[in-house]
Amino acid sequence: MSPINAPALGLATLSLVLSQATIASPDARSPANRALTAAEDHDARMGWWREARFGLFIHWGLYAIPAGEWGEGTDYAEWIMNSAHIPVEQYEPFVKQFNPVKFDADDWVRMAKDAGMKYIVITSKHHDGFCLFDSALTEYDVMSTPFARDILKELSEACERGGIRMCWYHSIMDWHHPDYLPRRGWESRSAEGADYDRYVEYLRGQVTELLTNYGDIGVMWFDGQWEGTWTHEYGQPLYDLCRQLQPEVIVNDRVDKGRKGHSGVVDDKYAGDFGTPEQHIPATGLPGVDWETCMTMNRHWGYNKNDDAWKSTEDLIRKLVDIASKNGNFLLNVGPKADGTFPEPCVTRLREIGKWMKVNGEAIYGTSASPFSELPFNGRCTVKGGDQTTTLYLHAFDWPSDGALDVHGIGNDCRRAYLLADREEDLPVMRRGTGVRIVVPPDAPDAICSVVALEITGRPVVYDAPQIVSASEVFVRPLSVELQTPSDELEIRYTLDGTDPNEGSALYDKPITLTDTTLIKARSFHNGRAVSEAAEATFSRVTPHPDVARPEGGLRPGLRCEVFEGDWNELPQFADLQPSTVETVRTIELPGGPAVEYVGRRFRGYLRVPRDDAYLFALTSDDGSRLFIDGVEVIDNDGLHGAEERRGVVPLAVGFHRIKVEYFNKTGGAELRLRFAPVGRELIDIPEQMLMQER
Ligand code: FHN
Repeated sequence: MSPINAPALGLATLSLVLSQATIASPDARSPANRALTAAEDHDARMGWWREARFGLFIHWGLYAIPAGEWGEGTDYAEWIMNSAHIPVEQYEPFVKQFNPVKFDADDWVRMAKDAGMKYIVITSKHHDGFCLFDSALTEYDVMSTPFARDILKELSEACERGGIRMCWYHSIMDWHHPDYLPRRGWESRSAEGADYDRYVEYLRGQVTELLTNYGDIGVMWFDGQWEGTWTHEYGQPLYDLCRQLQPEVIVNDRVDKGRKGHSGVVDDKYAGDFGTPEQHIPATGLPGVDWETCMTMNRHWGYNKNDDAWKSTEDLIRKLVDIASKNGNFLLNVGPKADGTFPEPCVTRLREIGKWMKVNGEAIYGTSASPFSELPFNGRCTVKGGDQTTTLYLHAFDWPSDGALDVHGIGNDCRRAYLLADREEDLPVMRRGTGVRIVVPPDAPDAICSVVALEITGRPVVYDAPQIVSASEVFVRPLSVELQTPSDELEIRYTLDGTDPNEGSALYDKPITLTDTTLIKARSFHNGRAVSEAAEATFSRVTPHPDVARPEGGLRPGLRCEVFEGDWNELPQFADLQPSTVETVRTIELPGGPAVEYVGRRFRGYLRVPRDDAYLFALTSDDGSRLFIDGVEVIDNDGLHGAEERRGVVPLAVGFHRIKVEYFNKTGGAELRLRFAPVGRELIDIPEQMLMQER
């Protein structure tokens, strides 16, 4: 098929809007005659991992024996020792019960491989301190169990046979080792004589065993780094040790202290080769860094016999596609049972994912992020290729009913298009507006995700529609709106009357000030020709919420803060609980000192607002939180997560407004911060003098 010609733009122009799709060569090595730079070394080590894109996480250990149950509790898993307050001496007897007679390493590797997974990360030691491998440094390991076989040795050999990379999860935090600090708040075990440096030597010794006795290891996946005792002064040397033992090994960001909660961004002042967002997919990936989302198939990492909240195969496949379209890896977890088998729902899902990967794996392996900021269909795009030619993999979650799959703003010549499910059959491709239209068959090749490959000349040249940027979509006072495009060689033309911009529309040259509700439409132009679709956004002028009547008794400085104790995975109904203490606070934040676990706080009072305006609030918390103004929820930042920020806007009249902040922390790090500002102004912590409570 002859290439479908790009719009009549000179070749020189095609280079002007290069996409963000950086297609990292899987083998970026420098000429043999010089040392690799740090970036080249990183690229070289990450090559197989970027190619792999999909791995199996395995959380297995003594906790599979209680399988989530202890006393009245049924919602535990790998944290059961800590969450159920099981003292070491009551937990250790599980060692004599651990006998996974049905464990078959080749079977596990086959299931992972058949699912299309390229690496396995297994818990060599989780927080409970029990080792699934034969360690010379402790008796608290699998060799002390009735099973008495080195599970990691068997698994690493099976991986070698199966062509899957073997990788180790290893917890820095250790609730068993007498030298690990801090002790759990609930336990009576004395910390007398505990020597943390001696524990670090033990930790380093076991890492040495893991990187010496089991062949080539792909990844060291550290965890449990968040407690104050672990510092950068320990983290960097541990990273260095891994690299000395196996120079090609990859180490995640949890070896050190640079991780930002579950959003997992690697801060380059700290050690770590990739970021590790957990249980969620960052909205735009983590641009500029390698990253991997790890996720459970149900709600627990370790086996819980009562947890039937399984994600569907459709959901898991679409998550894999979404992650790959953002340049990430997907580490999908299984918590095996105490007998050594995978729960049946996991087996089924792995098999079904594998069926999809068999047809469409090339649209995942070794691909890079989509060059499009958005797509005109419900789906994703992944990219593979280089200077001469690129394949855009268009993943359609919903199949077009009109037989047409459109791609907007593509500046390249298109060579051919075809279904991965039927590669021999070329699909008709035609230029249409600023992009191309691919004529597809009426029936979707796959009910979950059908992939159309579009081969183009050179690297992707994508003309994104302009970004319409403002501090808020609602406003009380005049609002400034900016129009942005990735290349200053493109012009932006816009309208304020809802019509589509054309070559005669207003040329954007400075921020637009709105004084009334307006629909803005904007389009990219080059040499007088429209090269993108039109972006649009509506900005609404709103009436501020009136101030509320003050209580008869009047107001006084500060907020009422109730403190609750409990073990939650999400915000409880505080109104149904009795607070353990009630105090007056002057700001909405946590008290100083070490993070307090298993705690909830409810702040209530009045916010004095200086003038009519739309106010932007930013609420950061670890774990969950919510903000209410005048009884209306403005921000929902609930859930178990690291320090994450959510924002919301509310129009308020001058005067007093009721404010309520709810917060909880389960375990690990803790954070709470509320900032605010009139939209368009710099966010600040709410000044004390603006917070009042009933006398
Ligand atoms: O506390 C662990 C948890 O048990 C699990 O291992 C996850 C998996 O990444 N990591 C920690 C929580 O972030």
